Amino acid sequence: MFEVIGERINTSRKLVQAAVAERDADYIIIDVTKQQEAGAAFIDVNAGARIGHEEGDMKWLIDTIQPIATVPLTLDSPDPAILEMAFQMVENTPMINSISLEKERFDAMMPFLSGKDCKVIALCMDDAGMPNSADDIVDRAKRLVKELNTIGIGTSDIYLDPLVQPISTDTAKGVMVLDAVRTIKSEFPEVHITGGLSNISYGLPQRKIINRTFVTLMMDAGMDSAIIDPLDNKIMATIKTADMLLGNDSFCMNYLKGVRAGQIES
Ligand code: THG
Repeated sequence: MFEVIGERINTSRKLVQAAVAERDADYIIIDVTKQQEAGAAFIDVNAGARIGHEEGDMKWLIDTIQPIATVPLTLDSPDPAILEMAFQMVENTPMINSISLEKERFDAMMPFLSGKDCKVIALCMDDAGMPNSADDIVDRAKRLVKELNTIGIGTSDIYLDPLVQPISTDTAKGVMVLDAVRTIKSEFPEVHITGGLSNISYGLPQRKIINRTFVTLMMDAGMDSAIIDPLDNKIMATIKTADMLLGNDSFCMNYLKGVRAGQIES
């Protein structure tokens, strides 16, 4: 079944940033509860937006969320030291977001992840920057799986993020990622494919229809997770419907549950 990583606890969102700055625990607890009720399989926690406050904000967020969390946390930071601190605070096996092949980040993350029991989001990014072709993405994916396997992270605990890029700057960017995901999944059937989707629509109007259509195509290619807003009923309805159509919803139970809950309508 498709796994939604709830993206809302991110200080780049204005209301979350204000709640974090004011240490408004109720706001955070209500938001996380809603994401869980909407079907989030993980709650992403990103405290990166208030410069100079990431460590304190991350600690406070974990202290606030952990007592009411019914699903694992996705610890989201580019800073290995923040991830290490957060990892030590959580009681349940978290997901780490993220590692990449950028040398500085990679060298700091590998000893930290070595032998750990956790899931890992691995970005198909290296020091050459964003991937420029499907082969680029596949090549980076292979290197990431190999390196992570070597330090004891099993393939089914790896969530590859192929890094979606704007279709407005190059109309081949959609097919590039779709082709890469198909190749990666044929090579590593057990690996997960995740990521943010909204980059695909950057620079175009009516972005959400683009994001929803793209997630459908990505799911056919093999994407089985995404970092999205679980309170967006339209994308959730699209995902549940596509998951059913792809044969991942036995007896159509989830689809029917979504309809009864008022989350899915024609
Ligand atoms: N891959 C991985 N991790 C990620 C991303 C990714 N983590 C962060 C990000 N991308 C996904 N998370 C969010 C969280 C919130 C928003 C978007 C992505 C969001 N953005 C509003 C907007 O763009 O309009 C901000 C508006 C506001 O201020 O509320 O809500 O790709 N591995």
